[in-house]
Amino acid sequence: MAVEDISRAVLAFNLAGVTELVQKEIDAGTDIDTILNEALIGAMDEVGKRFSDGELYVPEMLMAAQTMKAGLALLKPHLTGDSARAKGTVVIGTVKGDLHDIGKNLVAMMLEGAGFNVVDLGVDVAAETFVQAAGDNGAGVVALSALLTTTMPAMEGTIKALQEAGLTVKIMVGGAPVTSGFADRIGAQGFSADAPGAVELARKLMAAQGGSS
Ligand code: B1M
Repeated sequence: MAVEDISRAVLAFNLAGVTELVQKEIDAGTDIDTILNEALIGAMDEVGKRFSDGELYVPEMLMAAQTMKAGLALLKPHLTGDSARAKGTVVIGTVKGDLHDIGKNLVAMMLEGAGFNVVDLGVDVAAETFVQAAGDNGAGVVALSALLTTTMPAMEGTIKALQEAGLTVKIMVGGAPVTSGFADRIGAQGFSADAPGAVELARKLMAAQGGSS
């Protein structure tokens, strides 16, 4: 089946193959969520398992990530969300010490598709940078991503810095090791386990900020 071929191509770090196969599935009208969740994200889950089992090393994880990103780029125009638009600015980034950006990019893409103005600060973002960007851009929501248990504390530090700066932004957090309990403990206003959920959450938080339309 073609979706499995895409996963296999990601696991073989076959960037040209992924590009060709994803485009073929888009052209054939295959459900975009199926391509995203079953083929691309599914493949990255398998990469993670193989890394944990010592079958893959960091360079291979990186190659798989680059291959996945090529597929994701083709899906981007189709990840447009629905038409109920809640406008406002979301500042997003992966917290200090953390270089994982695929999930964060996906969340940013879907927020853009849903009509938000998105300021993406990238990876390894210091708390002060979030504070500066939130203030400069008049953000209604700040969205923090972390993929490592060791960088989750940087989320708490960032939230403290935003509060100490007196900014009234709503803060949402996410990433594989993050839970709603953790979000509550560190004073975030919301947690989402995935990108579509992040869009819904951003809408709610923005509305609470008075930024919806
Ligand atoms: Co890293 N890595 N990695 N890695 N890596 C993980 C996270 C790991 C679970 C692998 C494993 O051991 N099984 C493990 C973390 C263990 C832990 O902390 N408990 C790990 C490790 C250990 C490391 C290094 C320490 C390895 C080393 O050097 N020894 C190192 C750390 C570097 C650093 O950040 N300082 C490292 C490095 C890397 C690469 C650079 C090689 C590469 C990242 C490349 C890149 O992102 N540009 C990489 C990769 C690819 C992975 C795995 C395999 C895949 C991550 C991914 O992209 N998933 C990952 C294993 C895994 O997660 N299965 C692993 C696909 C992506 C779509 O999902 O990011 O979860 P995800 O995003 C989801 C949700 O979480 C959510 O929505 C997204 C879409 O549904 N979400 C949000 C994410 N952010 C959100 C924000 C929100 C809301 C939802 O609101 C704000």
